[in-house]
Amino acid sequence: MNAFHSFRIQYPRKENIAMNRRMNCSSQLPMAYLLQRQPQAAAVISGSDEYPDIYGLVKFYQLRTGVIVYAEISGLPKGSDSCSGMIFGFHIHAGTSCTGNMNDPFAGAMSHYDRDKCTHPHHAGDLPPLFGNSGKALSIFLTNRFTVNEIIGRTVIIHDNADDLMTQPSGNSGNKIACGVITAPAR
Ligand SMILES: [Cu+2]
Ligand SMILES: [Zn+2]
Repeated sequence: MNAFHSFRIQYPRKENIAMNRRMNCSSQLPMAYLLQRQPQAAAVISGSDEYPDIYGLVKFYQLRTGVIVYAEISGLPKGSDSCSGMIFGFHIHAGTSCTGNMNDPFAGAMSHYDRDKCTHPHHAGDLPPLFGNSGKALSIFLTNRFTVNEIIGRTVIIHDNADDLMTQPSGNSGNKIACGVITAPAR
């Protein structure tokens, strides 16, 4: 299956039209319609050897106001009880490959994509952390820190620790546990 077409949100036709009409009243983003279209880029996410169950897709939609990022991930580590829900650092990294070495399974992803020489969490590639829900995470957000064109060929990384949005240079988010290279679909 073409990865760009999987994980589509399908609404019943009638509901879809009503939803788009409602959303058009309050916002310029007909979200349900947008998410059914092919994104301008996407990354298929796979876990490291230590986390072989992690799998997912991150899609990038270019809008005039910024980029809508849609991430759907499964197979993440689970917390042990209701007070230990897992949170995972989530970034676009500057490197262009998910290759690794003995110390870092995704060393080729290098560090956070930082177009404007900022500090963390103001790097262009800093994204909201993913909240785990018994191994699954879903996140949809808008960012205008980059355009889709400039991140094609770079990498999406998931970490095993929460991003504290403070510690330099990467929010103390720990090890890289999953990676995907951002590619544009064939047109
Ligand atoms: Cu990272
Ligand atoms: Zn950062």
